[in-house]
Amino acid sequence: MSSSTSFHQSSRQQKPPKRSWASTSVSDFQAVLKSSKRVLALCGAGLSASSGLETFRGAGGMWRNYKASALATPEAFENDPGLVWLFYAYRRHKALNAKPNMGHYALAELARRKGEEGFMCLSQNIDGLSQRANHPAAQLKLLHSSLFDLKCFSCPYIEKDNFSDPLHPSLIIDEASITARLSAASKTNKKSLSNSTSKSPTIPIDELPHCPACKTGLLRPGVVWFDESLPKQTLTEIDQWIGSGLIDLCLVIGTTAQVYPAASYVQVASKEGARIAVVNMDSRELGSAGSLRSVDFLFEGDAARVLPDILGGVVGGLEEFCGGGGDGERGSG
Ligand code: BJW
Ligand code: ZN
Repeated sequence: MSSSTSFHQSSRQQKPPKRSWASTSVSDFQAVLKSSKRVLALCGAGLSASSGLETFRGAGGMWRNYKASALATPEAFENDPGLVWLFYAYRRHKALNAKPNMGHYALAELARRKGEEGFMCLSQNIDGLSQRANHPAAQLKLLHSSLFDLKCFSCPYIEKDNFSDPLHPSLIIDEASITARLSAASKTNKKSLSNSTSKSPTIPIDELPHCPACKTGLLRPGVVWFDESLPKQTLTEIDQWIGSGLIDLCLVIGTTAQVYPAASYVQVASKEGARIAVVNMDSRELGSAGSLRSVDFLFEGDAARVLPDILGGVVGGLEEFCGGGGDGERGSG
């Protein structure tokens, strides 16, 4: 894999800090949160970073030589389904062995305190951690679906909530053997993920999981890849919530807010007059939340630490929510 396919750290390092007019006052934010009747949140991979899951554009380790955005497409799957499956099998394994953090718990509690009309969380995350923090399901819309949904690449078959790990004998997550397979495949292929069919697939097609309905199609991760439409029912439910009243406050948490249509909800809220509150480790690339005004808020830091702090005034102490409940048997990592 050539260096041109590596991740974006270098461009990030070169970016100068951006001046923001936004407030950093926790007490002012808490007053706004308390008085807000309707709050919308857009969450991204940074929310789960403290749980040990790599962000989409920050993946490292054995995936450091692959652009995640080049693997998250139907063309990449057509070209080398084994490579794409390894990427997702690895992430399923990591997610199943991760635990929700205080950020997930704080948002789940905010949802309970504000109620269905008062709070809606749009998550781009596919890792299942908000669900495992007992976030009320009606107030959590999964824009990009879930790592644990499976679909057939050829027929309409869909399976929800498949938590098997490994999903299939060919997808056992053993870092050494994956690294060896990735390196062998990249040497023989001179890969162009989106163009021609791979000459030497990372895993032979007949060894990959096949659809139990049509028998011939390959199963694929049920997530939403680039150029695919988001789940229609989810979009309708979001539109209904947005249409049912003005939004007072929009939280933008751990996301570069550059993937659409997810990022557009920040613009919708802002146009309606909502204040924007960003929680992010890095305030230089905030996509659709990039033009913060003096009425907005910016909290730079780890979402797992910042969210309990800034939501504390409304959700109270969180000890009871992260101590015993909700993590089930999948949170052992
Ligand atoms: C921390 C932290 C800590 C780190 N604490 N913070 C309009 C304009 C321009 C383009 C388009 C447009 N409309 C559509 C498009 C095209 C495209 C698009 O948006 N492209 C952009 C790249 C420009 N959109 C689509 O293709 C969408 N489909 C579509 O529109 O279809 C139309 C259609 C209609 C009808 C028929 C057919 C088609 C689909 C988009 C699906 C995106 N899916 C992915 C992959 C999912 C599976 C997977 O995860 O592998 O979703 S892409 C990827 O990006 C993933 C993420 O959910 C998403 C967002 O990433 P996120 O969460 O922001 O992560 P990062 O890594 O970018 O950022 C992490 C952040 O956390 C950083 O800011 C860090 O600083 C921060 N951070 N540690 C707090 N501890
Ligand atoms: Zn099928």
